[in-house]
Amino acid sequence: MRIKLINPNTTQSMTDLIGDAARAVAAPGTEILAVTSRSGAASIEGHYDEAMSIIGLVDEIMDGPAADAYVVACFGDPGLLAARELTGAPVFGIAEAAMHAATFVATGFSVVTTLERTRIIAEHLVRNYGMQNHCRRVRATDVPVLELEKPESNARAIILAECERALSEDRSEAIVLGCAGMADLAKFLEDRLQVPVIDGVVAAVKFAEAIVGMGLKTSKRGDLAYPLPKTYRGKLAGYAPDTRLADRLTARKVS
Ligand code: 5HY
Repeated sequence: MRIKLINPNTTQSMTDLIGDAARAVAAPGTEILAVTSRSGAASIEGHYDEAMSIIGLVDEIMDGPAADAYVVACFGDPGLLAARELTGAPVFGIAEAAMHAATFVATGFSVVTTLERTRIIAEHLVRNYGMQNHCRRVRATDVPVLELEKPESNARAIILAECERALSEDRSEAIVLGCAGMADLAKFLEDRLQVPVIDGVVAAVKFAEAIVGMGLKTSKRGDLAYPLPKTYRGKLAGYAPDTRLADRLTARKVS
């Protein structure tokens, strides 16, 4: 099977890190296609960045090589439901996948994310996904997304310290990493914390293999049916769903 990992920000080095983490756990026969959005923000750290990232995500679902499953590799799960409307192939958000994975191995978990201002986005997702009974707290480290990969940012030590505080103060038994850019930190943190540390990229890839393996497809009944044909104006006129959109999207096959 082919899993298309879409990094909705436009930073190639982050896509490389995400792709490496996915390939490290992919089953034999799983092809990982990691792509960087062609439009949008260098990093997604707020509601506006998220909104502006969705066109790039839509482009990667509708154009280019088709896949058996798609992963939205940004912890805000931006445009996840819109992406599910555009394809029958299952689409996974790394936040949703990580939270579900955490509930299989711990009664309570804490999310450790980047900026204080994005903490609210993760809290909204906890509620949207019905994770209030499991997520004890969402914590911010105030490490900007693009600083994560810079050794001089001391990101590792800062994130480790916040995880330790989560375990001692939140009564949590597992940690969910709140950014795709933290994918390479999971093993380092798990060795030091001695609790499950869940990276959403890995969780989404393994759930994709499982769901595709079960032969399941996104339901096209109700809210995730293909978009209804209508007129779009202005900058987005070219994204207007026409009467043939559903046929075109249904016809997209993995080749
Ligand atoms: C992410 N931003 O996973 C989110 C993390 C965040 O560009 N990739 C980003 O801070 O919300």
